[in-house]
Amino acid sequence: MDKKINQTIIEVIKGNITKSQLDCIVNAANTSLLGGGGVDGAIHRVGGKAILDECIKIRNKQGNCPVGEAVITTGGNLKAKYVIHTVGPVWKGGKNNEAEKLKDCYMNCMKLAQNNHIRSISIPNISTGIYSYPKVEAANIAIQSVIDFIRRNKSMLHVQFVCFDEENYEIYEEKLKRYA
Ligand code: AR6
Repeated sequence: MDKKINQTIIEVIKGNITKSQLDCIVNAANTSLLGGGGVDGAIHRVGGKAILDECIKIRNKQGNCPVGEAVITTGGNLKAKYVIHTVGPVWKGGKNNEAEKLKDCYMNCMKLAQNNHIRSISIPNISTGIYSYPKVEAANIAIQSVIDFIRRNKSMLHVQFVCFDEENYEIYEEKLKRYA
């Protein structure tokens, strides 16, 4: 399903983000930026060595990527021209700034996309896999943050939330419907 807010189409799909045809995809990375499991592993596998080489360069320059922040590389062998790598918080019960950090991820990805003139972006359900963030709470933050951003910034034309599992897909669909 999708919804138009101002100029921007917000869409929820079920699928594999490495197949996205949009300008940019977001990666749920870790602070090392050197790859891992889950969506990170899939993106590096399909995107190839160019992405890892750029991540290593970024790391050599600025060290680990802190939780909540984001960096950009090209898309290597992916259809997407860019990958924005962000580091979500590990869920530790909710009293360790997890919500703020997760919001920072979405905001910093959107800002970095805007600064790079990106018009369309696919975003996974950051932190809801290996990092165990509760899915309903994470979806609230994801959708609210992105909508707040696009209400203030008009350059993004298409935001696609790519849900890999059925549970996240149903949660996102339900939440987006409420923004009628
Ligand atoms: N396309 C879209 N979504 C996916 C895909 C895919 N190909 N594969 C998994 N997901 P996770 P995290 C979903 O674990 O929780 C890595 O090792 C998945 O179902 O990938 O932020 C990193 O290096 C879930 O909803 O990321 C870090 O160490 C969502 O993507 C750590 O995992 C996020 O799950 C980050 O953990």
